[in-house]
Amino acid sequence: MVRHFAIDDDFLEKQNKKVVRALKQDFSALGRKLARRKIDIDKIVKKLKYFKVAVPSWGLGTGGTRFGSFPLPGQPRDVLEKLDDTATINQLTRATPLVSLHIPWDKTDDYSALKRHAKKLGLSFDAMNSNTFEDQPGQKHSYKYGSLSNAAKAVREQAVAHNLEVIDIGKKVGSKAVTVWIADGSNFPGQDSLSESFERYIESLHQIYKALPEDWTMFIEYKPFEPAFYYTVLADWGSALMASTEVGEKCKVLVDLGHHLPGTNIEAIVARLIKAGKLGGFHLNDNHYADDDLTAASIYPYRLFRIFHELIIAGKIQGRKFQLAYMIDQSHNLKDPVEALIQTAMELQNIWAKALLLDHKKLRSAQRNNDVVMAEMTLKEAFNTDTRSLTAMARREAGGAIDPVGVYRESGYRKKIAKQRAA
Ligand code: PSV
Ligand code: MN
Repeated sequence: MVRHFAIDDDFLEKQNKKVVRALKQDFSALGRKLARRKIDIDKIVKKLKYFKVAVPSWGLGTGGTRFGSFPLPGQPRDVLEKLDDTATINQLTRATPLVSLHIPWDKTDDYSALKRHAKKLGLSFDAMNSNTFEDQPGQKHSYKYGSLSNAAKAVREQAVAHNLEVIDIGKKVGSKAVTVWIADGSNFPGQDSLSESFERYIESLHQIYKALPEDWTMFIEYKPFEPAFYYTVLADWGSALMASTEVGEKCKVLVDLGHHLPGTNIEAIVARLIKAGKLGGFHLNDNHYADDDLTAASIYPYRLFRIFHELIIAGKIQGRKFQLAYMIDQSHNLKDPVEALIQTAMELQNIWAKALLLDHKKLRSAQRNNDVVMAEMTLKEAFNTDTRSLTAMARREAGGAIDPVGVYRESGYRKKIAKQRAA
């Protein structure tokens, strides 16, 4: 029995054929344009194929706000169906062969079956996420006043034990990392000690770190506020850098793009974390106000470009040892999540391609000469290049779709899974 609907490869090829002529024309026009800038378009296509990103399992259903959520027909009912949707996104974009699980949301009885299912779909598992920001049914101690930093030892121990369980599950599916985000903090001055809560948090991280397998990484994710409104235990990259340095070599900082106050220069944070050898990875999304979890590059594409530019510089200097975890973290209230994630994957490909086009020699020389205009124009020259034919060609060459959203819509995927998943 076919457990889920998947887009047929022949159908995909047929859809591609409809637009391939136009693509080839646009691609060769761009190729000529780039050649004038001494850039070999084929080399960029090749590099782009290495850009892979993880889909967040929690991003495949509709999220909602505290005012309500509006579920979409065909939302995944379990973690296997979340993998099915991820595989579809990957089939079309060829950018998302990874999925990031959230425990206990993705708990299942049979992790070998989950691993087998992932393998069949060509997927593997990126970082596991623990959840001590909400209480689960039957849980002994509440996280109302915090988890890893809670003043009560028993609560901290419970939160540590949960993280160890997440690592165990991760081992079963072949993950190599755990991301720890805590909601700990306080709403009112005086409610908790600013110094002691941080000490307690670090001590709990030590406990988790002790159980971390040799070849694993632990990511700690900071966030300025929400749900805590006055003070957050891990509010910023400075605190995260301090904590990760104290905890150990394999403890790295995770930068969620939505976890910064308006106006923050995220690319400068990224540059500092690279310098400290402590940048671990990203939760990619976009935001206008706070942690809005919007489609990547929907609000600030140039900011994302500048962040990617810092990563490309670091890659040039450090070579292959500069490895990061690229994960998406989004919540969808209005869009079909599969479409939104396809959009994000395409935006990431596009912005990554733009960043790859930057003329580093020209930029460095402008910087050395304090030629502000030329330096900025060099950045803009790359950013303003329309790379859509380049990324479409990379997708097509990798077996994906020239027009992923178009193929997805034409396939009737949402309607078909809605029917199957209702059954
Ligand atoms: C918190 O806002 C966060 O960014 C963390 O990554 C969580 O694990 C995720 O969102 C859950 O929604
Ligand atoms: Mn996040």
